[in-house]
Formats: sequence, C-alpha cells, structure tokens
Amino acid sequence: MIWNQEAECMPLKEKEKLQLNLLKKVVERAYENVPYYKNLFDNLKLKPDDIKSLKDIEKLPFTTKSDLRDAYPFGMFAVPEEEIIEVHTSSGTTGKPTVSGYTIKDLKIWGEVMGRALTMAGAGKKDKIQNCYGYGLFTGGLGVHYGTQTIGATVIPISAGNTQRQIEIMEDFKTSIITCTPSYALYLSEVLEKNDVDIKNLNLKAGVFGAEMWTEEMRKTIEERLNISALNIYGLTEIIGPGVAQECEEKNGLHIFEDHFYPEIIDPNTKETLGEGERGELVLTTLTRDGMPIIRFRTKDITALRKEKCGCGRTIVRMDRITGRTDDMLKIRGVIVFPSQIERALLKIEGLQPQYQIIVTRPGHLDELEVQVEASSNLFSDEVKHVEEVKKMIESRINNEIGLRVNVTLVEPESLPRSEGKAIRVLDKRDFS
Ligand code: DLL
Repeated sequence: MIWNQEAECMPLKEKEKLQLNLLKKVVERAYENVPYYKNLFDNLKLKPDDIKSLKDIEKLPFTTKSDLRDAYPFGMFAVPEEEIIEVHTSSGTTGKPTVSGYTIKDLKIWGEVMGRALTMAGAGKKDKIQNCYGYGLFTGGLGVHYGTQTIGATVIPISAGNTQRQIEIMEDFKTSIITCTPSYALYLSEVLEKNDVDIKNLNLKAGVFGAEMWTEEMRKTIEERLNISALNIYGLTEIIGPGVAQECEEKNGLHIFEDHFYPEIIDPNTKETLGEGERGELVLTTLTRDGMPIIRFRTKDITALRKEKCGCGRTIVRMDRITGRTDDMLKIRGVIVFPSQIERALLKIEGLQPQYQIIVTRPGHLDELEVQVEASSNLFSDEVKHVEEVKKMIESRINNEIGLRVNVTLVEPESLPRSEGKAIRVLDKRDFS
C-alpha cells in the first residue's frame, strides 16, 4: 500500500520541478523571517534570487547543531511565537538542546509523512499500533501518534518503559504493530520469552524501529524472535522528528519524503557534494516547514543515496541505513550523549584526573554504559573515604549531567591506555557494521 501515490511515485522531472519551486520559497522565507539566515546570506552576498536550479543549493551555507543551540530557545523560528503550537527538543538531556517549533501546518506535514511511513509498514485503519516511543519533548512518541491519526489506525499511546505492562497490553488489545527503538524491541522479545508468552498467540505483524543505529543482523533477530516484519524509520528533531525516511517492504533502503525534505550527501571534510551511491554525510533542507525552516542541516549521519526506482513502485530517493556518525555523538538507549558531557562531569570533581574511558556495550538487548576512571589517592578526601562512596558519587555526577544511569569502575592510576594523538575515549562495543 502507498499512502500518497502522487507524492511518492512522482516522475523525476515533475519531482525536481516541485523541489526547485519549494526550495526557492523556503530560502526566501528563511531570508525574510529568520535574522540568523538574513545575516548569514548578507555576509556571503547571497540573495534568495540566486537559487535558479536545484544545483544552486550548493551555494547556500550549512546549518549545524551548534548554530541551532546558539539560537536557543526560539531564535530560529520564522513565524511569530503565537503561531507555534508545539515544541520539541532533541533527546540529549543537558547542555542546551536543539528546539524544533511547529505551526499547525507543520504538524499536518508531520502527520502526513508519518502516515506514509506507517503505511509502508503495512499499517491501515484496522491496525492497533502500540507506540512505545517516549511521549514528551522527544519527537518519537508524538510523531508516530500523528501518523496513526492521519491513517486512522488505533494508537495505543503507552509510551516507553514498563515492559510487563507493554506485554499485557499487547496481549489484551491484540496489538498488530509496535513502534520503538530496535534495542527495546530486542529487549521486549527477551522478556516475552522469559514470560513464556507464545509469540504465535500475539497479533503482531510489523514493527517500525528507529531513533538509533542498528544492523541487518539485528533485523533478522528481531524478526525471528517477534515473528514480525521489522522496518527502519529515520528522522531527527531539527528537521521534523521521525518520518524523514522509512523503509518499505522491499527492505532495500529508506525512502526519503523528498517533497518535504531535500537530501544531499557531502564529503564531511571537503564539504563537496557527492554523487549517487557515494557514502558521506547526509545534509537535509526542509522544503515545506513554516515554523522553523532549516537550510542544509549537517546531520553528521553517514549514508548514501540511491535513485533507481524501487520494487515497491515509489520513485522517491532511498538512503542506505545509517552506518555511523562523523562526530563522537553516541545514542545510548535512544538518548543522545556526547563524551564531552561525561568529561565535564568528571572535571567538576575535585581531585580527579580526567583520565577516563567510556565503554558502551549491549550485553543483553539494552545498552550499558560504563565509565572507567583512574582513581588517585587525592580523590579520597576526609568526607569520602571508601571506594564504594567515591564510585557512587562519580556515578551520580555523571547521571546528573547526562540523565542516564552509568556504571563507574575505578581503576589504578596510569592504567588506562595513553595515546600520542587523539585520546580514545570511547569504546563502542555494540556492533553496527
Ligand atoms: O531520534 C527521531 C526519531 C524518533 C527517529 C523515532 C526515528 C524514530 P533525535 O533524538 O533528534 O530524533 O535524534 C536524531 O538519531 O541524527 C541519527 O543519528 C539517529 N537516528 C534516528 N533514526 C535513526 C535510524 C530522533 N533509523 C539522531 N538509524 C539522528 C540510525 C538513527 N540512526
């Protein structure tokens, strides 16, 4: 099933014409209404009129996460604040998050693209969609919610967590589709097994999983364990939330909803635009958003674009699953964490040498975060004398900084590897290859 045949199966020429038209308009909107863009364009002696072809997008400056942070909270809005009817923020918990503001029209667009995404996963009016993405400032919960309303499916807005209850509801309500992070889907399958729930008695047929990196192997495991079709969904707060791209049943890349989001791939070092099939950093421009138009956002996610027509009949471009990031951002249990946040927490502790290593693993199906810290004797002040106390204190400081539970291991001074060049602060032992 295709939700919006016209938009999703547009002939190439027609699509490019539409995109150029929308690009011109969004550039003009950004220039006229967002002082940040006006200054930037003026400094570069650029005018919206300079956009005469799609290729001209390459003349435009990039927008980065830190540009958005600098504009915190509402500096990137292109409409008066009273036109904004909803706000969300990126999933990191400290520092200034990036804010996304939506007008009524923007929420309609979000509902539309999420409706298309859920339809790709086989959802329709008869489906009961158990939405285990977190509701709140995170975009996962409400993004899926709006999509279910677009297509008229029944949403079970259970939000994240409380796995026993998830299972009970899944059985009682005969849930047919679940939406959550892939790692939570695996965890859920494990708990189902422990609870001796016979998967065949459940009504599950598909899952829409995203918000973090995962692999083909993980897909296979989830599909086998839950007896469903597991599909990949991609998105980010800055652009709209979930619903930028979604896999169809062909499972051969994620279709980008190109009538709303314009994708490019660049070489993250030279910033040159790369061709079809070449792997690089995904850059996205919002073509239709009113509340917060974003031009050439550097996602830092690594992928490649594929233009050939898909077996499903859609003509919109596909992106490969994300295989990495150009920065050191980690997503742990769906939450954005930068190693620098952990370092900041450690530096605030008197007597602590910031020699540390962050180790991320996925022992069962959920991410675990361990921080190894070198313990020197001056860490043990008069108030804290015991290893256990020091460990607890560091754990709680890091927890305050990143909002996630962490295991601290105190190790001997000078026992962590030293590097001549860039220190290797993160050992991500999860397998995303
Ligand atoms: O994670 C939006 C979302 C919610 C997507 C629910 C899918 C499902 P943020 O918290 O702003 O937004 O994080 C965005 O998460 O730049 C990627 O690095 C990563 N990411 C999101 N989806 C995928 C995916 C939401 N399918 C950041 N595969 C992005 C790999 C993903 N990484």
